[in-house]
Amino acid sequence: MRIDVLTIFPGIFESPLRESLLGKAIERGLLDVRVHDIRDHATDRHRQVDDEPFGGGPGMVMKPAPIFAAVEALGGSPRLILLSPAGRRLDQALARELAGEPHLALICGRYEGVDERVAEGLPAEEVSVGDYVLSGGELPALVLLEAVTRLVPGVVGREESLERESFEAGLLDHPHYTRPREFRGMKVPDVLLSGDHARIEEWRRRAAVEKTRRHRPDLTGE
Ligand code: 9WO
Repeated sequence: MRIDVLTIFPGIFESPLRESLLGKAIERGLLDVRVHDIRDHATDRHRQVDDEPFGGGPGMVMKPAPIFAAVEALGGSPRLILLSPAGRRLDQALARELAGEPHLALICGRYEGVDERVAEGLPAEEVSVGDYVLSGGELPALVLLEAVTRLVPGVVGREESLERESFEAGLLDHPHYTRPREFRGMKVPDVLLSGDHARIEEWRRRAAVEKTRRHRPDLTGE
């Protein structure tokens, strides 16, 4: 899978793409992630990527031309995504859908906003990672990258992907415990020490349902 990232802050992506699961998947050739500086596609001598808003008001707006030029320089026909709080909310279903695409391009805005013609004219579909405003689309792009790429076959080991199936089924994960058996007076449930795998599975299923009802009733349709 290929993912191009368009940003004026390519440095933000360096360590997250180098470390951990993402870094390994790139190293192993499962993912081809390329980060591009939108500023390289500015044509004026100050390499300006922002300008004053028509209609007035505070702050600056990202110009459409450098973003269009950066997209057009990519080649291929990527699914274009603009990270924006106005977009469709990223959830596990959308992550799964995007993981099935051969080529994505993620556009990260900065300043007060991005010229509307980027969404309208490229066109780029807007995707949100939650109802809050940030200073740019870079961290949302990394969230999307991680949610999507761990669903690409081979990126996550079989063990871990199976473990997360409860979320795919619309449930939260069951509680987890490790050593010691007792920590500051809090005990690990006996069933987990029993070695009875059928009972353990049943306990985990119930605990996941119970935890979901308590913390996220919206996920159970209640
Ligand atoms: C900000 C905004 C606010 C209300 C309605 C629509 C909006 N679009 C944007 C926008 O595209 N902003 C750009 C990127 C420029 C300012 C900083 N940016 C940004 C993206 N802030 N927050 C996000 C974001 C993206 C995805 N999910 C959550 C927040």
